Amino acid sequence: MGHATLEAWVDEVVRLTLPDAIEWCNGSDEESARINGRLVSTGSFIPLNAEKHPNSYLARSGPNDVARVEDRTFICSRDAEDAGPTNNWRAPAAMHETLRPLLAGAMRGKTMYVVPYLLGPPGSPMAKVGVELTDSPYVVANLRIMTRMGEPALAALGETGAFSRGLHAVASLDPQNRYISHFPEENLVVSVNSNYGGNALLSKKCFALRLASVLARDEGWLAEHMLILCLTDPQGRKTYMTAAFPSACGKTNLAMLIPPPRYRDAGWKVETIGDDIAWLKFGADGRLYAVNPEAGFFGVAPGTSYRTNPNAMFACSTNSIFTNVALRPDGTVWWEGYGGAPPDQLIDWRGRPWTPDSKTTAAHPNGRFTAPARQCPCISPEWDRPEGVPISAMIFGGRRASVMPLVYQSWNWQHGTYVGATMTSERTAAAAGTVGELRRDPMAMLPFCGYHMADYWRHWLEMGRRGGDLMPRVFHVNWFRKDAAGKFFWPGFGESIRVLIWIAERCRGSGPAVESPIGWIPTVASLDAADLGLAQAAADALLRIDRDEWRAEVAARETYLKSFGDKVPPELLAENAALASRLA
Ligand code: SAT
Ligand code: MN
Repeated sequence: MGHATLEAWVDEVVRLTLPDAIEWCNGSDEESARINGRLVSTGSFIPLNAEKHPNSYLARSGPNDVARVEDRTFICSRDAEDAGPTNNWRAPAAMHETLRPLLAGAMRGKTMYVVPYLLGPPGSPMAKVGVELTDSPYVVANLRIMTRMGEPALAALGETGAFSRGLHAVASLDPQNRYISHFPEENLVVSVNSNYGGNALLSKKCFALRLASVLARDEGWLAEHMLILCLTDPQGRKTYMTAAFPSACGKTNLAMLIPPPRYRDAGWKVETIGDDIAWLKFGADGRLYAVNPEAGFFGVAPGTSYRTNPNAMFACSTNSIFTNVALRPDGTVWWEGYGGAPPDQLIDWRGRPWTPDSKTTAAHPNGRFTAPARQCPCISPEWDRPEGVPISAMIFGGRRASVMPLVYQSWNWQHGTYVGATMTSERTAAAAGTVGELRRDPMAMLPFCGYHMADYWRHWLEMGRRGGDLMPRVFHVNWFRKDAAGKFFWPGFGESIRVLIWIAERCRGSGPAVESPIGWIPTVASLDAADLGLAQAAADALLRIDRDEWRAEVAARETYLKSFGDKVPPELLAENAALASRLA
Protein backbone atom coordinates (compact mmCIF):
# COMPACT_ATOMS: atom_id res chain seq x y z
CA MET A 1 0.00 0.00 0.00
CA GLY A 2 1.06 3.55 -0.59
CA HIS A 3 0.94 6.02 -3.41
CA ALA A 4 4.07 5.64 -5.53
CA THR A 5 3.91 9.09 -7.17
CA LEU A 6 3.37 10.80 -3.85
CA GLU A 7 6.17 8.88 -2.19
CA ALA A 8 8.56 9.64 -5.03
CA TRP A 9 7.78 13.35 -4.78
CA VAL A 10 8.22 13.33 -0.99
CA ASP A 11 11.62 11.65 -1.47
CA GLU A 12 12.65 14.24 -4.02
CA VAL A 13 11.70 17.13 -1.73
CA VAL A 14 13.45 15.50 1.24
CA ARG A 15 16.67 15.21 -0.77
CA LEU A 16 16.43 18.90 -1.62
CA THR A 17 15.27 20.44 1.67
CA LEU A 18 16.99 17.98 4.10
CA PRO A 19 14.50 17.92 6.98
CA ASP A 20 15.53 16.11 10.18
CA ALA A 21 12.24 14.20 10.32
CA ILE A 22 9.18 13.51 8.20
CA GLU A 23 5.69 13.26 9.59
CA TRP A 24 2.73 12.02 7.54
CA CYS A 25 -0.44 13.71 8.84
CA ASN A 26 -3.69 11.83 9.27
CA GLY A 27 -5.73 14.65 10.81
CA SER A 28 -6.43 12.83 14.10
CA ASP A 29 -7.12 14.58 17.40
CA GLU A 30 -4.02 12.97 18.88
CA GLU A 31 -1.86 14.35 16.10
CA SER A 32 -3.42 17.79 16.45
CA ALA A 33 -2.76 17.85 20.20
CA ARG A 34 0.84 16.86 19.59
CA ILE A 35 1.43 19.54 16.93
CA ASN A 36 -0.31 22.24 18.95
CA GLY A 37 1.79 21.22 21.95
CA ARG A 38 4.92 21.60 19.87
CA LEU A 39 3.81 25.07 18.74
CA VAL A 40 3.16 26.06 22.36
CA SER A 41 6.53 24.77 23.56
CA THR A 42 8.38 26.82 20.94
CA GLY A 43 6.34 29.94 21.71
CA SER A 44 4.66 30.02 18.29
CA PHE A 45 1.25 29.37 19.84
CA ILE A 46 -0.03 31.10 22.97
CA PRO A 47 -2.81 29.00 24.48
CA LEU A 48 -5.91 31.11 25.12
CA ASN A 49 -8.16 31.13 28.17
CA ALA A 50 -9.22 27.51 28.48
CA GLU A 51 -12.75 28.34 29.62
CA LYS A 52 -13.56 31.11 27.20
CA HIS A 53 -11.59 29.79 24.22
CA PRO A 54 -11.09 26.03 24.68
CA ASN A 55 -8.44 24.50 22.45
CA SER A 56 -7.63 27.84 20.85
CA TYR A 57 -4.38 29.66 20.24
CA LEU A 58 -2.91 33.00 19.33
CA ALA A 59 -0.13 33.16 16.75
CA ARG A 60 1.95 36.13 15.65
CA SER A 61 3.52 36.24 12.23
CA GLY A 62 6.65 38.14 11.28
CA PRO A 63 5.88 41.89 11.19
CA ASN A 64 6.76 42.01 7.50
CA ASP A 65 4.72 38.89 6.74
CA VAL A 66 1.12 39.90 7.39
CA ALA A 67 -0.74 39.74 4.09
CA ARG A 68 -0.71 38.22 0.65
CA VAL A 69 2.09 39.61 -1.50
CA GLU A 70 0.77 40.03 -5.01
CA ASP A 71 4.05 41.41 -6.38
CA ARG A 72 5.79 38.23 -5.17
CA THR A 73 3.14 35.90 -6.62
CA PHE A 74 3.98 34.29 -9.94
CA ILE A 75 2.25 32.23 -12.60
CA CYS A 76 4.91 30.10 -14.23
CA SER A 77 3.20 28.81 -17.34
CA ARG A 78 5.34 27.68 -20.25
CA ASP A 79 3.96 30.44 -22.43
CA ALA A 80 3.99 33.97 -20.95
CA GLU A 81 0.80 34.68 -22.89
CA ASP A 82 -1.04 32.13 -20.74
CA ALA A 83 -0.37 34.13 -17.56
CA GLY A 84 -1.61 37.31 -19.20
CA PRO A 85 -1.06 40.94 -18.26
CA THR A 86 -2.62 40.74 -14.79
CA ASN A 87 -0.20 38.13 -13.43
CA ASN A 88 3.54 38.20 -12.81
CA TRP A 89 5.04 35.61 -15.14
CA ARG A 90 8.28 33.67 -14.97
CA ALA A 91 9.42 30.83 -17.20
CA PRO A 92 9.00 27.56 -15.26
CA ALA A 93 12.62 26.48 -15.70
CA ALA A 94 13.94 29.89 -14.61
CA MET A 95 11.69 29.91 -11.54
CA HIS A 96 12.76 26.40 -10.58
CA GLU A 97 16.37 27.63 -10.85
CA THR A 98 15.59 30.60 -8.60
CA LEU A 99 13.83 28.43 -6.05
CA ARG A 100 16.33 25.60 -5.86
CA PRO A 101 19.00 27.41 -3.78
CA LEU A 102 16.30 28.87 -1.51
CA LEU A 103 14.92 25.39 -0.87
CA ALA A 104 18.23 23.57 -0.63
CA GLY A 105 18.66 22.52 2.98
CA ALA A 106 15.81 24.87 3.99
CA MET A 107 14.27 22.27 6.32
CA ARG A 108 17.47 21.31 8.08
CA GLY A 109 16.82 20.86 11.80
CA LYS A 110 13.07 20.83 11.18
CA THR A 111 10.28 18.36 10.61
CA MET A 112 8.69 18.19 7.20
CA TYR A 113 4.97 17.50 7.41
CA VAL A 114 3.24 15.66 4.59
CA VAL A 115 -0.29 17.02 4.66
CA PRO A 116 -2.86 15.40 2.38
CA TYR A 117 -6.14 17.29 2.25
CA LEU A 118 -9.41 17.09 0.40
CA LEU A 119 -11.07 20.14 -1.12
CA GLY A 120 -14.82 19.69 -1.42
CA PRO A 121 -17.21 17.36 0.37
CA PRO A 122 -16.09 13.71 0.67
CA GLY A 123 -17.70 11.69 -2.09
CA SER A 124 -18.37 14.76 -4.21
CA PRO A 125 -17.62 14.48 -7.92
CA MET A 126 -16.22 17.99 -7.53
CA ALA A 127 -13.78 17.15 -4.71
CA LYS A 128 -10.04 17.26 -5.37
CA VAL A 129 -7.00 16.16 -3.40
CA GLY A 130 -4.02 18.32 -2.59
CA VAL A 131 -0.86 17.49 -0.69
CA GLU A 132 1.18 20.20 1.01
CA LEU A 133 4.71 19.51 2.17
CA THR A 134 5.57 22.11 4.78
CA ASP A 135 8.05 22.75 7.57
CA SER A 136 5.51 24.96 9.36
CA PRO A 137 3.48 23.31 12.11
CA TYR A 138 1.41 26.54 12.12
CA VAL A 139 0.38 25.73 8.56
CA VAL A 140 -0.51 22.16 9.53
CA ALA A 141 -2.70 23.40 12.41
CA ASN A 142 -4.49 25.82 10.07
CA LEU A 143 -4.93 23.29 7.27
CA ARG A 144 -6.56 20.94 9.74
CA ILE A 145 -9.29 23.55 10.24
CA MET A 146 -9.47 24.91 6.71
CA THR A 147 -9.63 21.59 4.85
CA ARG A 148 -10.63 17.95 5.30
CA MET A 149 -7.12 16.98 6.22
CA GLY A 150 -5.65 13.49 6.53
CA GLU A 151 -7.91 10.43 6.28
CA PRO A 152 -10.63 11.82 3.95
CA ALA A 153 -7.90 12.85 1.51
CA LEU A 154 -6.00 9.56 1.74
CA ALA A 155 -9.24 7.69 1.13
CA ALA A 156 -9.95 9.77 -1.97
CA LEU A 157 -6.35 9.43 -3.15
CA GLY A 158 -6.04 5.66 -2.93
CA GLU A 159 -2.89 4.29 -4.50
CA THR A 160 -3.05 6.05 -7.83
CA GLY A 161 -5.32 9.10 -7.48
CA ALA A 162 -4.35 12.51 -8.87
CA PHE A 163 -3.39 15.32 -6.56
CA SER A 164 -2.14 18.89 -6.66
CA ARG A 165 1.26 19.46 -5.12
CA GLY A 166 2.19 22.28 -2.76
CA LEU A 167 5.68 22.76 -1.34
CA HIS A 168 6.06 25.32 1.40
CA ALA A 169 9.25 26.28 3.24
CA VAL A 170 9.38 29.02 5.83
CA ALA A 171 13.12 29.52 5.14
CA SER A 172 14.34 32.90 6.49
CA LEU A 173 11.13 34.87 5.81
CA ASP A 174 13.26 37.18 3.68
CA PRO A 175 10.72 39.41 1.86
CA GLN A 176 13.15 39.97 -1.01
CA ASN A 177 13.31 36.25 -1.65
CA ARG A 178 9.64 35.55 -1.05
CA TYR A 179 8.11 33.59 -3.92
CA ILE A 180 4.57 32.31 -4.21
CA SER A 181 5.00 30.42 -7.46
CA HIS A 182 2.39 28.51 -9.40
CA PHE A 183 3.20 25.99 -12.10
CA PRO A 184 -0.21 25.24 -13.65
CA GLU A 185 1.16 22.72 -16.14
CA GLU A 186 2.77 20.77 -13.30
CA ASN A 187 -0.21 21.18 -10.96
CA LEU A 188 2.34 22.54 -8.48
CA VAL A 189 2.75 25.48 -6.10
CA VAL A 190 6.03 26.36 -4.40
CA SER A 191 6.02 28.95 -1.64
CA VAL A 192 9.12 30.14 0.20
CA ASN A 193 9.86 32.81 2.79
CA SER A 194 6.33 33.49 4.03
CA ASN A 195 4.29 31.87 6.78
CA TYR A 196 1.18 34.03 6.34
CA GLY A 197 -2.32 32.80 5.36
CA GLY A 198 -2.83 32.97 1.64
CA ASN A 199 0.91 32.72 0.97
CA ALA A 200 1.42 29.59 3.05
CA LEU A 201 -1.92 27.72 3.33
CA LEU A 202 -1.53 26.48 -0.20
CA SER A 203 -4.97 24.87 -0.22
CA LYS A 204 -6.63 28.23 -0.27
CA LYS A 205 -5.90 30.86 -2.90
CA CYS A 206 -3.01 28.93 -4.48
CA PHE A 207 -4.82 25.66 -5.15
CA ALA A 208 -8.57 26.30 -4.73
CA LEU A 209 -8.39 29.38 -6.95
CA ARG A 210 -5.20 29.81 -8.99
CA LEU A 211 -4.53 26.18 -9.96
CA ALA A 212 -8.21 25.28 -9.83
CA SER A 213 -9.17 28.10 -12.21
CA VAL A 214 -6.87 26.49 -14.80
CA LEU A 215 -8.33 23.02 -14.13
CA ALA A 216 -11.80 24.55 -14.35
CA ARG A 217 -11.07 26.09 -17.74
CA ASP A 218 -9.76 22.76 -19.03
CA GLU A 219 -12.54 20.66 -17.49
CA GLY A 220 -15.51 22.98 -18.08
CA TRP A 221 -16.38 24.33 -14.64
CA LEU A 222 -15.76 27.47 -12.56
CA ALA A 223 -13.47 28.10 -9.57
CA GLU A 224 -14.54 31.42 -8.09
CA HIS A 225 -13.74 33.81 -5.24
CA MET A 226 -17.33 33.61 -4.00
CA LEU A 227 -19.27 32.99 -0.82
CA ILE A 228 -22.24 30.62 -1.05
CA LEU A 229 -25.44 31.22 0.93
CA CYS A 230 -28.98 29.98 1.15
CA LEU A 231 -31.87 32.42 1.64
CA THR A 232 -35.07 30.75 2.89
CA ASP A 233 -38.34 32.66 2.60
CA PRO A 234 -41.33 32.40 4.95
CA GLN A 235 -42.88 29.76 2.64
CA GLY A 236 -39.76 27.64 3.05
CA ARG A 237 -38.53 28.22 -0.50
CA LYS A 238 -34.75 28.27 -0.76
CA THR A 239 -32.68 30.46 -3.07
CA TYR A 240 -28.98 29.65 -3.30
CA MET A 241 -26.67 32.50 -4.21
CA THR A 242 -22.97 33.08 -4.62
CA ALA A 243 -21.27 36.44 -4.22
CA ALA A 244 -17.84 37.66 -5.28
CA PHE A 245 -16.20 40.55 -3.44
CA PRO A 246 -12.51 41.40 -3.17
CA SER A 247 -10.77 40.24 0.03
CA ALA A 248 -11.88 42.09 3.18
CA CYS A 249 -15.07 43.56 1.67
CA GLY A 250 -17.55 41.71 3.87
CA LYS A 251 -17.98 38.27 2.25
CA THR A 252 -17.85 36.50 5.59
CA ASN A 253 -20.39 38.93 7.06
CA LEU A 254 -22.78 38.56 4.15
CA ALA A 255 -22.46 34.77 4.18
CA MET A 256 -23.47 34.77 7.87
CA LEU A 257 -26.12 37.49 7.72
CA ILE A 258 -28.64 37.55 10.54
CA PRO A 259 -32.00 38.96 9.47
CA PRO A 260 -33.22 41.87 11.60
CA PRO A 261 -36.06 40.84 14.00
CA ARG A 262 -38.88 41.87 11.67
CA TYR A 263 -37.58 39.52 8.98
CA ARG A 264 -36.58 36.75 11.34
CA ASP A 265 -40.00 36.77 12.93
CA ALA A 266 -41.62 36.63 9.52
CA GLY A 267 -39.64 33.47 8.76
CA TRP A 268 -36.67 34.65 6.68
CA LYS A 269 -33.42 32.80 7.21
CA VAL A 270 -29.88 32.97 5.83
CA GLU A 271 -27.57 29.97 6.06
CA THR A 272 -23.91 29.74 5.13
CA ILE A 273 -22.45 27.20 2.73
CA GLY A 274 -19.11 28.94 2.21
CA ASP A 275 -17.54 32.33 2.90
CA ASP A 276 -14.72 32.62 0.37
CA ILE A 277 -14.48 30.11 -2.46
CA ALA A 278 -17.02 28.33 -4.67
CA TRP A 279 -16.45 25.56 -7.18
CA LEU A 280 -19.33 25.41 -9.67
CA LYS A 281 -20.20 22.65 -12.08
CA PHE A 282 -23.22 21.77 -14.22
CA GLY A 283 -25.49 19.16 -12.67
CA ALA A 284 -27.41 16.48 -14.55
CA ASP A 285 -30.39 18.86 -14.72
CA GLY A 286 -28.30 21.46 -16.55
CA ARG A 287 -28.16 23.89 -13.65
CA LEU A 288 -24.97 25.20 -12.06
CA TYR A 289 -24.22 23.61 -8.66
CA ALA A 290 -21.77 25.00 -6.12
CA VAL A 291 -19.68 23.36 -3.42
CA ASN A 292 -17.47 25.03 -0.85
CA PRO A 293 -14.06 23.41 -1.27
CA GLU A 294 -13.02 24.49 2.23
CA ALA A 295 -13.97 23.30 5.70
CA GLY A 296 -13.16 26.42 7.70
CA PHE A 297 -13.14 30.20 7.69
CA PHE A 298 -10.01 32.34 7.52
CA GLY A 299 -11.83 35.53 8.38
CA VAL A 300 -10.70 39.10 9.00
CA ALA A 301 -10.88 39.70 12.77
CA PRO A 302 -10.97 43.51 13.07
CA GLY A 303 -14.53 44.73 12.75
CA THR A 304 -15.97 41.30 13.60
CA SER A 305 -18.09 41.51 16.76
CA TYR A 306 -21.16 40.10 18.46
CA ARG A 307 -23.00 43.04 16.91
CA THR A 308 -21.68 42.81 13.33
CA ASN A 309 -21.30 39.05 12.97
CA PRO A 310 -22.24 36.94 16.00
CA ASN A 311 -22.14 33.77 13.88
CA ALA A 312 -18.47 34.28 13.15
CA MET A 313 -17.83 35.08 16.83
CA PHE A 314 -19.45 31.80 17.89
CA ALA A 315 -17.66 29.89 15.16
CA CYS A 316 -14.24 31.06 16.41
CA SER A 317 -14.96 30.75 20.12
CA THR A 318 -13.43 27.24 20.37
CA ASN A 319 -10.96 25.06 18.43
CA SER A 320 -9.71 28.15 16.62
CA ILE A 321 -6.49 29.94 15.79
CA PHE A 322 -6.08 33.70 15.91
CA THR A 323 -3.29 35.36 13.98
CA ASN A 324 -2.00 38.89 14.62
CA VAL A 325 -4.70 40.03 17.02
CA ALA A 326 -4.26 41.46 20.53
CA LEU A 327 -4.18 39.48 23.76
CA ARG A 328 -5.90 40.50 27.01
CA PRO A 329 -4.44 39.76 30.42
CA ASP A 330 -7.11 37.07 30.97
CA GLY A 331 -6.01 35.12 27.91
CA THR A 332 -8.82 36.23 25.62
CA VAL A 333 -8.42 38.08 22.35
CA TRP A 334 -9.25 41.60 21.24
CA TRP A 335 -9.15 43.67 18.07
CA GLU A 336 -10.36 46.99 16.80
CA GLY A 337 -14.12 46.77 16.34
CA TYR A 338 -14.48 43.96 18.90
CA GLY A 339 -17.18 46.01 20.62
CA GLY A 340 -17.05 47.88 23.90
CA ALA A 341 -14.31 50.21 25.06
CA PRO A 342 -10.72 49.20 24.39
CA PRO A 343 -9.26 47.33 27.37
CA ASP A 344 -6.82 49.29 29.57
CA GLN A 345 -3.95 46.99 28.78
CA LEU A 346 -3.25 44.55 26.02
CA ILE A 347 -0.38 42.86 24.32
CA ASP A 348 -0.56 43.99 20.70
CA TRP A 349 -0.20 41.79 17.64
CA ARG A 350 3.56 42.24 17.69
CA GLY A 351 3.81 41.13 21.32
CA ARG A 352 4.33 44.59 22.79
CA PRO A 353 2.40 46.21 25.64
CA TRP A 354 -0.46 48.37 24.35
CA THR A 355 -2.83 50.87 25.99
CA PRO A 356 -5.67 52.93 24.51
CA ASP A 357 -3.14 55.81 24.24
CA SER A 358 -0.90 53.83 21.92
CA LYS A 359 -0.47 55.30 18.47
CA THR A 360 -0.70 51.97 16.63
CA THR A 361 -3.57 49.52 16.35
CA ALA A 362 -3.67 46.65 18.82
CA ALA A 363 -4.52 44.10 16.16
CA HIS A 364 -3.15 44.12 12.65
CA PRO A 365 -5.91 45.30 10.24
CA ASN A 366 -5.53 41.96 8.43
CA GLY A 367 -5.51 39.96 11.69
CA ARG A 368 -7.41 36.71 11.18
CA PHE A 369 -9.34 33.94 12.86
CA THR A 370 -9.23 30.37 11.59
CA ALA A 371 -12.43 28.59 12.63
CA PRO A 372 -14.08 25.28 11.71
CA ALA A 373 -17.11 25.83 9.44
CA ARG A 374 -19.16 23.22 11.31
CA GLN A 375 -19.01 25.40 14.44
CA CYS A 376 -20.85 28.22 12.74
CA PRO A 377 -24.40 28.43 14.15
CA CYS A 378 -25.82 29.35 10.74
CA ILE A 379 -23.96 26.70 8.74
CA SER A 380 -26.37 25.13 6.27
CA PRO A 381 -27.19 21.46 6.83
CA GLU A 382 -26.48 21.16 3.11
CA TRP A 383 -23.00 22.69 3.28
CA ASP A 384 -21.22 19.41 2.69
CA ARG A 385 -23.72 17.86 0.30
CA PRO A 386 -21.59 16.04 -2.29
CA GLU A 387 -23.68 17.29 -5.21
CA GLY A 388 -23.57 20.91 -4.04
CA VAL A 389 -26.44 23.39 -4.18
CA PRO A 390 -28.15 24.78 -7.32
CA ILE A 391 -27.27 28.45 -7.76
CA SER A 392 -29.96 30.94 -8.82
CA ALA A 393 -28.08 34.21 -8.38
CA MET A 394 -24.50 35.35 -8.67
CA ILE A 395 -23.67 38.67 -7.06
CA PHE A 396 -20.66 40.86 -7.77
CA GLY A 397 -19.67 43.70 -5.50
CA GLY A 398 -16.93 46.01 -4.46
CA ARG A 399 -16.19 49.00 -2.29
CA ARG A 400 -17.17 52.11 -4.22
CA ALA A 401 -17.78 55.44 -2.50
CA SER A 402 -19.60 56.69 -5.61
CA VAL A 403 -20.99 55.70 -9.03
CA MET A 404 -22.30 52.22 -8.14
CA PRO A 405 -25.89 51.96 -6.91
CA LEU A 406 -26.84 49.72 -4.02
CA VAL A 407 -27.91 46.94 -6.37
CA TYR A 408 -28.72 46.27 -10.01
CA GLN A 409 -29.46 43.24 -12.14
CA SER A 410 -27.75 42.52 -15.44
CA TRP A 411 -29.83 41.78 -18.52
CA ASN A 412 -28.46 38.28 -19.03
CA TRP A 413 -25.37 36.09 -18.58
CA GLN A 414 -23.29 37.88 -21.22
CA HIS A 415 -24.08 41.27 -19.71
CA GLY A 416 -23.45 39.78 -16.26
CA THR A 417 -20.02 38.58 -17.40
CA TYR A 418 -19.32 42.14 -18.53
CA VAL A 419 -20.49 43.48 -15.15
CA GLY A 420 -18.11 41.10 -13.37
CA ALA A 421 -15.24 41.78 -15.76
CA THR A 422 -15.44 45.54 -15.13
CA MET A 423 -15.72 45.35 -11.33
CA THR A 424 -13.75 47.97 -9.44
CA SER A 425 -13.03 48.24 -5.75
CA GLU A 426 -11.01 50.23 -3.26
CA ARG A 427 -7.97 48.34 -1.98
CA THR A 428 -8.12 46.75 1.49
CA ALA A 429 -5.49 45.53 3.95
CA ALA A 430 -5.79 41.92 2.77
CA ALA A 431 -2.89 42.43 0.40
CA ALA A 432 0.17 44.61 0.48
CA GLY A 433 -0.51 47.96 -1.25
CA THR A 434 -2.14 51.35 -0.71
CA VAL A 435 -5.45 50.97 1.11
CA GLY A 436 -8.31 52.90 -0.50
CA GLU A 437 -6.81 53.12 -3.98
CA LEU A 438 -9.32 52.21 -6.68
CA ARG A 439 -8.45 49.23 -8.81
CA ARG A 440 -10.16 47.01 -11.34
CA ASP A 441 -10.74 43.59 -9.83
CA PRO A 442 -12.61 41.45 -12.36
CA MET A 443 -14.91 38.96 -10.62
CA ALA A 444 -12.81 39.67 -7.48
CA MET A 445 -10.31 37.32 -9.17
CA LEU A 446 -7.57 39.78 -10.10
CA PRO A 447 -5.07 38.27 -7.63
CA PHE A 448 -6.42 34.72 -8.01
CA CYS A 449 -6.94 33.92 -11.69
CA GLY A 450 -4.24 31.44 -12.68
CA TYR A 451 -4.30 32.24 -16.40
CA HIS A 452 -4.95 35.03 -18.88
CA MET A 453 -7.81 37.19 -17.60
CA ALA A 454 -9.32 37.63 -21.05
CA ASP A 455 -9.32 33.84 -21.59
CA TYR A 456 -11.06 33.56 -18.24
CA TRP A 457 -13.81 35.92 -19.46
CA ARG A 458 -14.05 33.82 -22.61
CA HIS A 459 -14.51 30.77 -20.41
CA TRP A 460 -17.34 32.52 -18.55
CA LEU A 461 -19.06 33.31 -21.85
CA GLU A 462 -18.57 29.71 -22.98
CA MET A 463 -20.15 28.43 -19.75
CA GLY A 464 -23.10 30.73 -20.47
CA ARG A 465 -23.53 29.27 -23.95
CA ARG A 466 -23.60 25.78 -22.42
CA GLY A 467 -25.97 26.66 -19.61
CA GLY A 468 -28.35 28.86 -21.61
CA ASP A 469 -31.47 29.93 -19.74
CA LEU A 470 -30.57 27.80 -16.75
CA MET A 471 -27.60 29.99 -15.86
CA PRO A 472 -27.86 32.00 -12.64
CA ARG A 473 -29.08 35.61 -12.84
CA VAL A 474 -26.23 38.06 -12.28
CA PHE A 475 -26.37 41.09 -9.97
CA HIS A 476 -24.04 43.82 -8.71
CA VAL A 477 -24.18 45.33 -5.22
CA ASN A 478 -22.35 48.12 -3.43
CA TRP A 479 -22.80 48.53 0.33
CA PHE A 480 -20.18 51.27 0.46
CA ARG A 481 -21.66 54.30 -1.32
CA LYS A 482 -21.01 57.46 0.68
CA ASP A 483 -22.75 60.81 1.03
CA ALA A 484 -21.03 64.19 0.63
CA ALA A 485 -19.96 64.06 4.28
CA GLY A 486 -18.26 60.69 3.73
CA LYS A 487 -20.90 58.69 5.62
CA PHE A 488 -22.15 55.36 4.30
CA PHE A 489 -25.74 55.59 3.02
CA TRP A 490 -26.49 51.95 3.61
CA PRO A 491 -26.44 50.42 7.11
CA GLY A 492 -25.26 47.07 5.72
CA PHE A 493 -24.93 43.86 7.76
CA GLY A 494 -28.34 42.31 8.58
CA GLU A 495 -30.21 45.06 6.79
CA SER A 496 -28.74 43.88 3.49
CA ILE A 497 -31.31 41.08 3.59
CA ARG A 498 -33.63 43.53 1.84
CA VAL A 499 -31.33 43.40 -1.15
CA LEU A 500 -31.06 39.59 -1.01
CA ILE A 501 -34.85 39.33 -0.92
CA TRP A 502 -35.18 41.53 -4.00
CA ILE A 503 -32.57 39.38 -5.73
CA ALA A 504 -34.44 36.18 -4.84
CA GLU A 505 -37.69 37.68 -6.13
CA ARG A 506 -36.02 38.66 -9.37
CA CYS A 507 -34.77 35.09 -9.76
CA ARG A 508 -38.38 33.89 -9.48
CA GLY A 509 -39.38 36.38 -12.17
CA SER A 510 -41.20 38.67 -9.75
CA GLY A 511 -39.95 41.70 -7.82
CA PRO A 512 -40.59 45.17 -9.19
CA ALA A 513 -37.71 46.71 -11.08
CA VAL A 514 -37.05 49.77 -13.15
CA GLU A 515 -35.07 49.60 -16.32
CA SER A 516 -32.03 51.89 -16.18
CA PRO A 517 -29.19 52.31 -18.66
CA ILE A 518 -27.00 49.93 -16.61
CA GLY A 519 -29.55 47.23 -15.81
CA TRP A 520 -32.64 46.70 -13.69
CA ILE A 521 -32.71 48.49 -10.37
CA PRO A 522 -35.25 48.04 -7.59
CA THR A 523 -37.78 50.70 -6.77
CA VAL A 524 -37.17 52.34 -3.42
CA ALA A 525 -40.45 50.79 -2.24
CA SER A 526 -39.45 47.29 -3.33
CA LEU A 527 -36.46 47.41 -0.97
CA ASP A 528 -38.95 47.64 1.88
CA ALA A 529 -36.60 50.09 3.59
CA ALA A 530 -39.10 52.59 5.00
CA ASP A 531 -38.29 51.55 8.57
CA LEU A 532 -34.56 52.19 8.12
CA GLY A 533 -35.09 55.90 8.63
CA LEU A 534 -33.25 56.69 5.41
CA ALA A 535 -34.27 60.11 4.20
CA GLN A 536 -35.98 59.90 0.82
CA ALA A 537 -32.99 61.75 -0.62
CA ALA A 538 -30.62 59.10 0.72
CA ALA A 539 -32.75 56.28 -0.59
CA ASP A 540 -32.83 57.92 -4.00
CA ALA A 541 -29.08 58.53 -3.87
CA LEU A 542 -28.43 54.87 -3.11
CA LEU A 543 -30.10 53.87 -6.34
CA ARG A 544 -29.13 56.89 -8.43
CA ILE A 545 -27.43 56.39 -11.79
CA ASP A 546 -25.50 59.58 -12.48
CA ARG A 547 -25.13 59.74 -16.25
CA ASP A 548 -22.01 61.91 -16.19
CA GLU A 549 -20.26 59.64 -13.71
CA TRP A 550 -21.31 56.62 -15.72
CA ARG A 551 -20.11 58.07 -19.02
CA ALA A 552 -16.69 58.55 -17.43
CA GLU A 553 -16.87 55.00 -16.06
CA VAL A 554 -17.71 53.56 -19.49
CA ALA A 555 -14.82 55.41 -21.10
CA ALA A 556 -12.45 54.06 -18.44
CA ARG A 557 -13.82 50.56 -18.97
CA GLU A 558 -13.21 50.77 -22.69
CA THR A 559 -9.56 51.64 -22.05
CA TYR A 560 -9.34 48.83 -19.52
CA LEU A 561 -10.90 46.18 -21.75
CA LYS A 562 -8.80 47.24 -24.72
CA SER A 563 -5.66 46.88 -22.61
CA PHE A 564 -6.18 43.13 -23.04
CA GLY A 565 -5.61 43.52 -26.78
CA ASP A 566 -6.77 40.87 -29.22
CA LYS A 567 -7.72 38.48 -26.48
CA VAL A 568 -10.60 40.51 -25.08
CA PRO A 569 -13.87 38.80 -26.07
CA PRO A 570 -15.74 41.00 -28.58
CA GLU A 571 -18.93 40.36 -26.59
CA LEU A 572 -17.55 42.43 -23.71
CA LEU A 573 -16.60 45.34 -25.95
CA ALA A 574 -20.07 45.13 -27.49
CA GLU A 575 -21.65 45.29 -24.02
CA ASN A 576 -19.58 48.36 -23.20
CA ALA A 577 -20.56 50.04 -26.46
CA ALA A 578 -24.23 49.22 -25.86
CA LEU A 579 -24.02 50.72 -22.38
CA ALA A 580 -22.38 53.84 -23.82
CA SER A 581 -25.23 54.26 -26.26
CA ARG A 582 -27.86 53.74 -23.56
CA LEU A 583 -26.17 56.51 -21.58
CA ALA A 584 -25.94 58.89 -24.54
O1 SAT B 1 -4.61 35.69 2.79
S1 SAT B 1 -5.78 34.98 2.25
O2 SAT B 1 -5.68 34.91 0.81
O3 SAT B 1 -5.85 33.65 2.81
C1 SAT B 1 -7.18 35.81 2.67
C2 SAT B 1 -7.56 36.82 1.66
O4 SAT B 1 -6.77 37.70 1.31
O5 SAT B 1 -8.71 36.76 1.19
MN1 MN C 1 -10.82 35.70 -0.10
